[in-house]
Amino acid sequence: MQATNFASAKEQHFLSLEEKYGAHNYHPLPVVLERGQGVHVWDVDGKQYFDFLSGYSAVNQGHCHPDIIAALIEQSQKLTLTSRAFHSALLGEYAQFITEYFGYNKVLPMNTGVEAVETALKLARRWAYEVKGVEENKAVIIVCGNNFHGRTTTVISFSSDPTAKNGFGPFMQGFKSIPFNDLPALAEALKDKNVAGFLVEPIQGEAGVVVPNEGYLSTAKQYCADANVLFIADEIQTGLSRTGKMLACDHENVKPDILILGKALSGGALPISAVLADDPIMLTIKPGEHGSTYGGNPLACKVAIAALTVLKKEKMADNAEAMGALLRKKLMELKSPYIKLVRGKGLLNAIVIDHKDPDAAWKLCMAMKENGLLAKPTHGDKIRLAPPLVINATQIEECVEIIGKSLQALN
Ligand code: IF1
Repeated sequence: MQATNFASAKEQHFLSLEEKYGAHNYHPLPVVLERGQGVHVWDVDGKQYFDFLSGYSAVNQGHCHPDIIAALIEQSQKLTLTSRAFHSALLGEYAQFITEYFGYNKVLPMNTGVEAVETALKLARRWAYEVKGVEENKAVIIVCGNNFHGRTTTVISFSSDPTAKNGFGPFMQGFKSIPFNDLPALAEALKDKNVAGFLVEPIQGEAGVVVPNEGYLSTAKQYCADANVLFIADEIQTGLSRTGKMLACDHENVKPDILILGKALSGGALPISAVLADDPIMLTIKPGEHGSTYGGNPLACKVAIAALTVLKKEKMADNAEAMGALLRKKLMELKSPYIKLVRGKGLLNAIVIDHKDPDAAWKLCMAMKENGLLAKPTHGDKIRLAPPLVINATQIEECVEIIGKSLQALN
């Protein structure tokens, strides 16, 4: 795959520093960014790009949203961290705000997405032992093939992606993997009385924006209720207006028993995640049994309130719905022989590339970069197209023109 032969001398300087002193745990596109605002980012040479990755859906509100940055600056000059050894003036206010915002009794604040996933797994297991009556250390959590829930050793224990999993064993037990979007498989797995929960992404992001059949989520939730199993929605990537509703589960009026949020909960300003649940689940964890140094820090509380407020104030879910429909329509109208499929919901979309060259998706992303749009392939032949939710129709049309022009590179 093309490396850095497109890089300017200035970019080369930064790339070589990263190469020499940074771990090689990513293979980024050869672009070095230094500024972001709204739907745009600029590289170190001042070239402007449309950002069609949005920090993997962490920047739904647009880069450096003024309201979020104002909250960050204001709180950063007052109090940033108390630890949970003491109370802070903001945690209670934030807990009330976010639980009323999503309709749950309680929130357990964490930092990264995977920490929130781990927290949800611990809550489901603890609930199974204390409430459902599953025998200690026998709890099973059902997961889906091709899932992505993070990179800790427990979470990769139930990954089906060898790149994420191989060479990191031994792995955590207590997980049963079934195919995504397969209700008979879920019904069969739920016959096991030791099942504590079903952990699912409402749309599988990393798998290439795989949208399940209409009714899958609501039927799965019903199956779980009938089996006294917790429906656990990982909305870290699909949540917070990305798919055209506040939560992807809202498309089917499904209320998860445990809701997991991250990424855009801070609008990209700092790592903030959260687990929401009602008392019978949340109160199974007692004081001192779970925590984190930064979880619920005052800076995060202030920023998260601003990030959530902006989503509603600017009706970003409605815009995501409208702009996503326009994006998919315009992409289909390109009638490119290289676009096998366009799929997605709201502004979480992907195109599947059909080309004899296995590096075609990468080459298309390199051509789009040259033409002023940043996106990255996922799993070889798919390219996620997920701009900030503040994008407008004129910008969508301009971006589709860039994509159309860049497809010529595959001729
Ligand atoms: C990487 C993509 C991957 C997530 C869902 C939990 C997490 C993520 C649904 C963990 C994180 C990020 C991680 C990043 C690339 C990106 C990603 F799907 F968004 F594209 F990897 F699959 N649940 N997704 O999407 O959250 O701990 O990272 O805050 O690891 O390469 P985190």
